[in-house]
Amino acid sequence: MYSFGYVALIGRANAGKSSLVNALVGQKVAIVTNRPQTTRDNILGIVNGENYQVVLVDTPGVHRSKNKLDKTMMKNVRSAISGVDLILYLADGSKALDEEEMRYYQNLPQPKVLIKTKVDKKNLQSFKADFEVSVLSGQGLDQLKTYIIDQMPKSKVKNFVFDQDYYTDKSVRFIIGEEIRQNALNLLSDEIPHGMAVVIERFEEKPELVVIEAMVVVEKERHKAIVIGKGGKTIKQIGQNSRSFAEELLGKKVLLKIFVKVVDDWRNKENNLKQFGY
Ligand SMILES: Nc1nc2c(ncn2[C@@H]2O[C@H](COP(=O)(O)OP(=O)(O)OP(=O)(O)O)[C@@H](O)[C@H]2O)c(=O)[nH]1
Ligand SMILES: [Mg+2]
Repeated sequence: MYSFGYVALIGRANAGKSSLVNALVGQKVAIVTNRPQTTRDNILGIVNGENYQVVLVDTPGVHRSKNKLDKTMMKNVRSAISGVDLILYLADGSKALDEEEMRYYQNLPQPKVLIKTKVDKKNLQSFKADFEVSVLSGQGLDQLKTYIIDQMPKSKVKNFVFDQDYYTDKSVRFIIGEEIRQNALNLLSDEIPHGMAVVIERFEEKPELVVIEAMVVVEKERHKAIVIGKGGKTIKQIGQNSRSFAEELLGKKVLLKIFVKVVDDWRNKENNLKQFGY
């Protein structure tokens, strides 16, 4: 028998959804930062085995919408919830599970399981969950994976949707854009992150190298100065970190140029959202 199905990972921002997707897939599919609302799109992570294929749907953290980008992100969450074969609801084990969150969980459709994440942490809360996991120590990951595969619909014929060589639905172009966003988020102060987007403007594969031009979009002139840094120090660091990742991913030398552009209030403008891929 073959198992194939879709699994959505839902939870508040920073709960550890993208980290768990990467751990289960065994590849870096989605970027991870310590800032809330890192993930904006639904990103598929594909777990392949001889007789199973599980498609994990990573989603943006559940939060209240303040602008059009937030609304798009929450629409992504709702679309992930509908039509999957299993929902994993992730709750940070070091944070209390409050009533509002419990209610949200209870209102999710079945089948679903509650997963306590980051159980390697010292300040663990005592709430009960169906699974306890840590991507840092690896605790609970094998058990969870076995459970997920077991829950997937069964078929006598191999009905996998994706080629088994694939581990995500996203292009290398998208993944490299996200890597740049991650490296920028990690280097920048708290005020900028939510207003930043990365657009790959040029991606040209030559025999010996790949030429990539990326545009970092921010909302304010003063943010632009911060992204660039003193004497271009910050943007240079973002570029270096991202280039080595891209070279490894592509197996080729990469020439990476990053520009910074100010687009006022882009998170509320339909045409900008579209242009930046949201
Ligand atoms: N100690 C510890 N930290 C973890 C673990 N899993 C994730 N983290 C950290 O938690 C933070 C958030 O992780 P993400 O995977 O980006 O969380 P997310 O739910 O995808 O967040 P959003 O995309 O913003 O909704 C990062 O700093 C991770 O390194 C874990 O098992 N143990
Ligand atoms: Mg995420």
